[in-house]
Amino acid sequence: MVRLLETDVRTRDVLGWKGVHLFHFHGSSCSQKARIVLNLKGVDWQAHPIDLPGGENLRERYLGINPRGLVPTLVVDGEVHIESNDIVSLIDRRFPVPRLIPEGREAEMAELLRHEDDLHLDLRTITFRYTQPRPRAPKSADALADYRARGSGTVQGSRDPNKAVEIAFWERIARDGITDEAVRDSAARFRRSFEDLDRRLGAAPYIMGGQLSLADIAWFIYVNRLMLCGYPVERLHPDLFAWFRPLRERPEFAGEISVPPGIRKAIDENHRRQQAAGETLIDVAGL
Ligand SMILES: N[C@@H](CCC(=O)N[C@@H](CS)C(=O)NCC(=O)O)C(=O)O
Repeated sequence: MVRLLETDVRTRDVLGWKGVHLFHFHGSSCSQKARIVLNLKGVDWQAHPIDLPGGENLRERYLGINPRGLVPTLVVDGEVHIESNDIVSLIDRRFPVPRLIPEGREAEMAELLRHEDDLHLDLRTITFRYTQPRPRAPKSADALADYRARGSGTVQGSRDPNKAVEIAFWERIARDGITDEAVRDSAARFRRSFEDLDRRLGAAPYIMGGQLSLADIAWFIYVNRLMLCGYPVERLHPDLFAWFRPLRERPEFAGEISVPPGIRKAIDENHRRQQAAGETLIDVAGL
């Protein structure tokens, strides 16, 4: 569990906040996951939107709350929690109805969520090429310098290596773009995971069996994003698609994954250009 120490948090006012507060961005997959869990449990929470495309997450105030500069961050009665899978697990314990971690299967859940988190940079790789077009260097050198310099740089009192991994990601794509090879590698990792989920969902209605759990919510978000990017889920993984379709209609899910019309238009235009050039996700990854 990643609950920050008071020394990790430089934006001190949040330490005095009461109630449940979520720092998030509408289109962020990890934020969508947290919001769906809050919705399913009917938690009364206060939203603090963070403008990721505008770089708000790399500025002083937010880095003082989350030293990794990532969304979401949850503040509950002055405790600051980062990492979406830890956040949703914490919400499940604090608000146990409906229960989303099946009793006695905590270790199995942790493993499913860890695997999902391991694919996060793969999700970003595919997203940045196959949703709306972005600048070649989505974070300027100045923004990255601020990112490096600001915030405590510590998580639970120790120097945090994650920020360097993030900076290396942004520097690499500024230098090389999102290459075909990177797309192929990331798509192959998703394909293997989706094949495994497809097998599970051929045998049971939900990923961990008979009941909806955090694993469904976490993987739902990834399937949704990959479909937005043009991954042929229905053709390659029919049981995964049959599980996804009714979840997508549920109001607790639907509102959180909505795509604003301007972004939808930009994604559609990008896909049309990629189709004309033979460079869709299906073409490049050989799906
Ligand atoms: N492992 C982290 C990943 C969080 C993450 O990478 N969030 C993305 C949005 S989904 C973000 O904040 N990106 C920063 C950016 O795009 O500048 C978690 O699960 O919370």
